[in-house]
Parts: sequence; structure tokens; C-alpha cells
Amino acid sequence: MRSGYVAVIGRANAGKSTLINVMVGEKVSIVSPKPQTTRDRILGVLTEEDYQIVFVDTPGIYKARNALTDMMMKTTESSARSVDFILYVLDGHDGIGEEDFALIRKYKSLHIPMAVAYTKIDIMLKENIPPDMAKFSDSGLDVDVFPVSARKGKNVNALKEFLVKQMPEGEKVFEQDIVSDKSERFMISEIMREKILLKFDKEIPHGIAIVINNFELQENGVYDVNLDIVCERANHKAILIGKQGRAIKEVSSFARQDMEKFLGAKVFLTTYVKVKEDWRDKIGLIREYGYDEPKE
Ligand SMILES: Nc1nc2c(ncn2[C@@H]2O[C@H](COP(=O)(O)OP(=O)(O)O)[C@@H](O)[C@H]2O)c(=O)[nH]1
Ligand SMILES: [Mg+2]
Repeated sequence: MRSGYVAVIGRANAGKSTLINVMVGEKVSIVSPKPQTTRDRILGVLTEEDYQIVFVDTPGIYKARNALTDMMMKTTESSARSVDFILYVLDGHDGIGEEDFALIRKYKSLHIPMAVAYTKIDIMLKENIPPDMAKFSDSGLDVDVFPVSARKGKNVNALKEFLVKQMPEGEKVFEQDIVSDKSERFMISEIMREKILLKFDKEIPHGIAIVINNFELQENGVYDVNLDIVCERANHKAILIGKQGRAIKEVSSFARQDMEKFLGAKVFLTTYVKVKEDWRDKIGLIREYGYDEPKE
């Protein structure tokens, strides 16, 4: 039996969460085209007969701008330290810059074995890939690079098989049927946040926190979900609600459908929009909304 932890790191929006979801085979981490989608360290667990890989999804690498992004950055840093392997995810379509090589060098200095997933090749011209691979060989970095597409599932199996071989001998850490360390309650709040990330622009989605007031399976088999959408400003609240409540109705309806898919049951969803000025700068509120650095 092989078993171990793989930290998945890289720049914001590189495609880390999407890649973990396809490798695990279930959605354990929300995805959007916007940076700062992942705020927590989330474990995605892939278990087969003869191995278990625990993927550690991280918020990505940022310049911290407020207390929340500062905490997210610390989460990424501490997650990268206590693992068996580091997978650096790089958006091939976005192009490789000096910044990526600098980051890869920095993480290599932790002396944890490492490989690079060069992702999103489905939206790249084929001829642009070999020159990037050459950049890696010219850089003198001794690192395996796997061109993949998480969206199309291209080459993902080759990467998975490679990772299995890198895992140390050991017993499973999680039970066979567990895919994440997070609760259903957490995933419900993340699904709500994902729909807001997909619908609204600029600072609005980044200033959202979700507070679940009630999450309960009722006797009639329907989940009652009651939550607050906390935003940072009164004008954000007005945009979130929209004319005659149209915007909030639309995102809530998308969220409810996804929650039902995730829970495999009907959901009765009630949402309220609240304002907490500048909560992302207030460590007490950040903790109250469920964000903290990982303990171990
Ligand atoms: N075309 C394409 N898009 C991808 C792929 N992987 C991720 N994306 C998109 O890139 C964006 C960021 O993905 P996400 O997984 O949230 O990135 P993260 O911030 O690194 O976790 C989302 O819009 C994804 O749908 C891929 O393999 N191909
Ligand atoms: Mg992510």
C-alpha cells in the first residue's frame, strides 16, 4: 500500500482546484475564473485498492492585501511544508514567466520532491507547448513536467500514475469512501460562494462570506438550508439583491440546484444579504466566518 500527501500549489487561477477535482473524481473544491476562489486548505482524497493520495488544495500564491489574503497565503505556505510531494500547477495557456521559475525554485528549496502540472493545454496551440518544455530544460531545474488538461481529462492518468509511484509505503489515513476532510455544511456554503463568484464582478465576490444559520435534514427528506451572505458594503448589498430581488433569486436558484446534486436530496434554501463593513480586515470576523490557518 502506498499512501501520502500531495500539496497542490501555484498562482491564483492556474487550475489547481479543477485538477484536484478530476483526480479525486468528485467535486471537493469550488472553481471559478476569478482569483481567490479557494480560501481554505481543502483535502481531496483519492483512494484505490493499493494506494491513497491526499491532495492538499491551497489558496494559491498571492501578494497579501488584507488580513484574509494574508491568512490565505500563510495557509499555502504551511500546507507546502508538511507533505510527501509538491505538485506545482502552471497555467500553460497563460505562458511561463520568470515568476514561475522563481516560485518553483523557492519551493524546491524545501527539499520535498516536486513535479509540474502544465495545465489547460486544451485551449493552447499544440506548437506552443514544446518551446515551453524547452524553457524548463534550459532553466536547469531538475523537475518532471506533465502537460495536462484538467477540463478534458488529457494526460491526467499519466500524472496520477506518476504521483502514485512517488508516494511512500504506508497505510491509508482516510476511510475508503471519504473524498474530503470538509463537512457537508462547508461544501454547502462553498457552493453558494461559487455561484456568487460566477455571477458578480470586481470586488463583490471577494468580499463575501457565507454564514450557515441552519442546515438540517427534515423528516420529509428535504434539507432546510438557511444562510447569510455577508458582504462588505451597502452598495454591494444592493447589487447582490438586484432589481426586485432578481439577482439574488437567480444565484440562489443555481446554488440550490447544485446543493441538491451534492446532497442527493431536495433543498429548501433561504438566503439573506447582510453587510459587515471591511470584515476582511478584521481578524475576529474572519475567524467567525470559518477561516483560520490549518492547525497541524
Ligand atoms: N480550458 C481549461 N480551463 C481550465 C482548466 N483547468 C481549470 N480551468 C479554468 O481555470 C479557472 C481557474 O480554475 P481553478 O481550478 O479555480 O484555479 P485555482 O485558482 O488554481 O484553483 C476556472 O475558470 C477553470 O474552469 C483546463 O484544464 N482547461
Ligand atoms: Mg482553487
